[in-house]
Amino acid sequence: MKNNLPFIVVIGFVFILVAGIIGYIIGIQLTNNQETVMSFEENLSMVDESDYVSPEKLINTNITGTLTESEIEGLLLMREEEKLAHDVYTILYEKWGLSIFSNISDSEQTHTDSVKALLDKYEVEDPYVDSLGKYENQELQKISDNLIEIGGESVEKALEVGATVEDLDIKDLQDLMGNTTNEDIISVYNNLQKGSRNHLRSFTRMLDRYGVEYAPNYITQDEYLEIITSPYERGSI
Ligand SMILES: [Fe+2]
Ligand SMILES: [Mn+2]
Repeated sequence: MKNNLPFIVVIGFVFILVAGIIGYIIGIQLTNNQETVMSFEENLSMVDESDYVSPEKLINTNITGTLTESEIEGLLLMREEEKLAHDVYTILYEKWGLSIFSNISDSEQTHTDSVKALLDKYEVEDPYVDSLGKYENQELQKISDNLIEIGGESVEKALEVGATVEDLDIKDLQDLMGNTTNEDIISVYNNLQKGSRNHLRSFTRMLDRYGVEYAPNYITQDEYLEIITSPYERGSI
């Protein structure tokens, strides 16, 4: 028994040493993971602030005149479509607590506000309904109700809803820009669309982390691939 004592001491010492090393390695890995998550989240919020749209910079006070019926219809649609993005993301943030939704919904608020600035300038009555998830446009009402329901099913579905909203927004802005020569409108729409491309990049990155591949519903697959494989766009255009 006496002879075994040094052996037991050595084994005990080796055991403590190995446990210490393993603990140290696990500790480093946890810290690294936390850093990865943090920088990813920081990255998303950075991206988002550059997508804030300030109408003061985009609307030219020297441009005057009246709008065509289709330009007015377009503004009414976009005022509520950007509100839809804001409201849906706000509701999905409350449901899932993912910061991507609160970050992007802040940016959508500046988008709907910038369309409001155009309505004001051209003296068009604002269709805004002051209630979360409610709209005057009944088509948008249906889309919003449907997306909120789908987004409530799972985090993955919620992120897909995010991508779908951006997908729709990019397509509608593309159509509306083909229907106007008004520089104020084009300048605001270009910046809203740039914001949507960045948001689509962010939702796609998040979906990637959940192993989900998004298939576009409104823009073409080629247009989608071109957007998500190109870098984030900074500043106003
Ligand atoms: Fe957006
Ligand atoms: Mn937007």
